Formats: sequence, C-alpha cells, structure tokens
Amino acid sequence: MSYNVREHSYVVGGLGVTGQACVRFLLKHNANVKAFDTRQAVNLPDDIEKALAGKVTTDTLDATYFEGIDTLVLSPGLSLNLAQVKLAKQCGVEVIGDVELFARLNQTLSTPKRVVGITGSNGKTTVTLLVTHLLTACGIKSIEAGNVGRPVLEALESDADVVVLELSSFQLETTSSLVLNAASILNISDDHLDRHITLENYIDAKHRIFDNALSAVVWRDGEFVAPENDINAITEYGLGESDDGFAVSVIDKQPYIVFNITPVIALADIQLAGTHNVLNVMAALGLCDTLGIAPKQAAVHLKSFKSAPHRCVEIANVNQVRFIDDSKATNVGATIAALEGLSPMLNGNIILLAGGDAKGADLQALAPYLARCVLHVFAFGKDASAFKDVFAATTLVESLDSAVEKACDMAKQGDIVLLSPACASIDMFKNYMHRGEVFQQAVYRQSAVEASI
Ligand code: UMA
Ligand code: ADP
Repeated sequence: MSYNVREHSYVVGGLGVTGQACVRFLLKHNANVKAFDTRQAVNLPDDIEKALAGKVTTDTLDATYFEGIDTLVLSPGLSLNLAQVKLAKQCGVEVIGDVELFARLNQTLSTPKRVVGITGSNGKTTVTLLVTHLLTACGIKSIEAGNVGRPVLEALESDADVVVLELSSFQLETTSSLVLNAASILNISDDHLDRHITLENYIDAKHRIFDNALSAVVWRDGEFVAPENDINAITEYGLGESDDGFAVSVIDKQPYIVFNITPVIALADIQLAGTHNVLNVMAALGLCDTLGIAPKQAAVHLKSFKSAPHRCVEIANVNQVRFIDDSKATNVGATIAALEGLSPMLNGNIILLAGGDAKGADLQALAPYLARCVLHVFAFGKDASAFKDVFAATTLVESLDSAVEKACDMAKQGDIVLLSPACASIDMFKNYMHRGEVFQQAVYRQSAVEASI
C-alpha cells in the first residue's frame, strides 16, 4: 500500500497532545498543514506556535477554509458531530484520526511494526502497560502508545518492533484500516454516553478494533466483547474452568491460571489486587502469546510489573483504617470492580467517596454492590445527587476535602475509605491524577491531625 503525506494537504482538528504530535510529524515530513481548535485560547508550546504561525484558526470556519485540503486529522476529544467536521465532509474532505494515519504509514514501512490493540471500558492502561512490560522483559522491543498518553505517531518513529496500542472508542471511530496482530475488547460497561448517546453506538465504535485484526483475545464470560467478523485465531480466557485457552483451576488446593490445562502461575503469586486484575493478566498473557511469547515464559516477569498510580492503590493506613486511591475509576464498571475486589479482604465496611461527571451513565448498576459492603457514600461534584437515588446512606458534600474529613470521623478499625468516584473528574479537577493527588493531600492532612490528638 502506498501512502505519502507529501501528496496530501491536511487540516489538524484540535491542538491538544494528539494535534500537536500530528502537526510535528506532518511538518517534519514536508506535508502541507494548517489547524483549528474550538477553544478561543489554546496554549501552544513554542515550536508549534512558530511552525504554525498564522495557520491556527479558532474562529468559525466556512467552506473556503477547506479549499485545497483533502484530509482532516481529527483529535479524539472532538466529536464527529461538530459543525467543523460536518462542513469538512460536505467539502469532500476525508476525516481520519492519528491512529488511521499511523495505520496507513505503518503499512508503507519495509518491515511494518507489529501492533497489538487493546480497548474496553476498563483495564486498557493496565493491560497495555502489562503487555509492553512482559514483551520487553522477554527481549522484544516494545513501546506503549495511544490513549495511554504517547501519541501513536511518536511510536511510529521509535525503534520498537511492537507497538502496544491503547485505543479509546473515540480513536476507533476515526480508524478504518488498522491491521492488528492481536486485538482485545477487555470489557464493556456504560461509558462516554454523553458523546456516543447510545450503548449500541459505543459498542459499535469498540468493535472497529476487530475489522482488520489477525487474531483476537476474548473474555469468555464478557458481554459484547467477542468479534462478530471472521477471525480464525481466537484465544479465550475467563475465571471459570476450561480445557481451552486461559482458565482458573485448583491444583493442590491452590488456584492457578492455566493455559490449555497447563499451569501458568498461582493466583497467590499475582501481586495486582482484585479478580479484575486476574482477568487483565490473562488478557495480557494471551496477547503476548499471539506474538510468540509462551504464557509461562511471560508470567515469570509479572512480579516486576509496577501498576500505574490511582488504580486501587493503598496510600495510607491510619489506626487500621485503610485509605485507597482509585481515582482512575471514571465509570461505574471500574467502581464495581474496586468494590468486588476489596470486599473479600474486608474486616469492616467501605466508606465510599464518589461523584463528579457521570457522562450520562445510569448509576443504578452500582446499587447491589453498595448494598453489599458500603456503609456510607460521601458524594461530591456535578452528579452527586444521583448517588442519593441509588443508595440512601449518601451525604452530599461540597468538596473532596470535606468528604475525607467526614469519612475519617465515621471510620472505625478495619474499615476502608475508598476514593472510587465512578465519574469523570473534569467538573472539579484538572484530571483524575489531580483528583487523586487532592485525595492524598487531604488524607495526609487528616492523618496528621489524628496523630496529634
Ligand atoms: N478540546 C476542545 N477543542 C479542541 C480540542 C480539544 O474543546 O479543538 C477539548 C476536548 O473536548 C477535550 C480536551 O480538549 O475535553 C482534550 O481533547 P484532545 O482531543 O485535544 O485530547 P488530547 O490532548 O489529544 O489527548 C488525547 C486523549 N484524550 C481524549 O481522548 C479526550 C488522551 O486520552 C490520550 O492520552 C492522547 O490523546 C494521546 O493519544 C486521555 C483520555 O482522557 C487519557 N481519554 C479518554 C478516556 O480514557 O476515558 C477517552
Ligand atoms: P482504562 O485505561 O481502561 O481506564 P485502567 O487500567 O486505567 O483502565 O483502570 C481504570 C479503572 O478501572 C481503575 O479504577 C481500575 O481499578 C479499574 N479496572 C482495571 N481493570 C479492570 C477490569 N478488567 N474490569 C473492571 N475494572 C477494571
């Protein structure tokens, strides 16, 4: 396949991390580029400011803007329903994302990079980092990219042989020819319904990952995660028993992950907490297997994997009350996983701190899990009141600081104070990292007060 950026004229839509990486890449390869951003004030680094001098528009666009342009590279944060995008299409401009650009350019390389694609509502970053770690530890040059934070065009220019690509539904919407050596939809639960409107649209976007996939790794018990197109090589995994693929079997009274009946690793030797992480490990081992690394060989390196922050991490233990930062739980599915994962080791109750922007999701699915192990919810942010509708023992608070203070007053020995908001952070914080840091500071302040009493 031939694709040469010099033969095209581009508009880059949106100048965040993705847009900036696209501009850098396209200019470096002598393409014709201009850009728009829907925000009146965009903070651009000096190199982009200089390179695009006079070529950044933040005003309304009209058809003359797209004269001589054949491709709009759209950032994932911008909806396909945006007026600027509709206008581009009316002007005959093709709308793609940076992942599609990567896909086309990768096929022009003399040795295309092998690519693993990972999507799902939860666990994408964990599995992406895990696969990268395991492949690297087994001697394969690998790099993580995509939604995990590194724009994919940077990975194209790296010396890695394998790109492990975390793909959001937004990135998949603008991708059509990505050839993946292995692909997986880890799970599906309500998320991003403010953009996709229906669960069906969200699922359709996720399933684009399988369009040109050579093999798939599929959670046996997951809803909506199996490919609907013809993919010959499928590896299944799940927490039950099975003779095929990955399963959990009890051997000498100890539960093990097994692959085609052969023991791979004892669950007790997996340091990542919670049953959802057992599934993540199986998905990662399955993806590595499709690249020629046998599960047993990869599993040896699980213990040197360091989990990313803000994902069910204990940040303090004060007077036998554990404080857990799960700020990355930005949807209902992730909070359910945290409650399910933590309840087996509970000696008391969970006090849950939650809230923010629910992104149009129905919180009702949380109700049975809250009823099972949660003593009280302190809810904050835009959709705080929705928690009251699903759990009576909910108090609305003004801030996360206040939630921590009230939770500390209530907590007894053996309890867990869990920040697992089930919502996006953007209404009150810069991002989920910022929310996690505010939580940590509030906990440390509070524990200093308690220590001085
Ligand atoms: N924005 C505008 N107008 C513009 C451009 C952006 O209002 O013209 C707003 C968007 O609506 C959004 C924000 O700015 O609120 C960022 O959008 P963006 O497209 O510029 O985002 P990038 O900085 O390019 O970062 C994107 C991913 N962000 C989104 O999809 C929102 C990053 O994933 C990803 O790491 C990065 O590309 C590199 O591939 C972040 C994310 O939150 C972690 N992803 C969502 C999630 O995981 O739930 C999908
Ligand atoms: P993503 O990149 O899809 O947001 P992360 O690995 O960053 O996924 O984890 C996000 C949140 O989801 C965390 O709160 C984490 O504890 C939870 N989580 C991780 N893996 C799973 C899974 N397989 N099922 C449900 N929740 C999960």
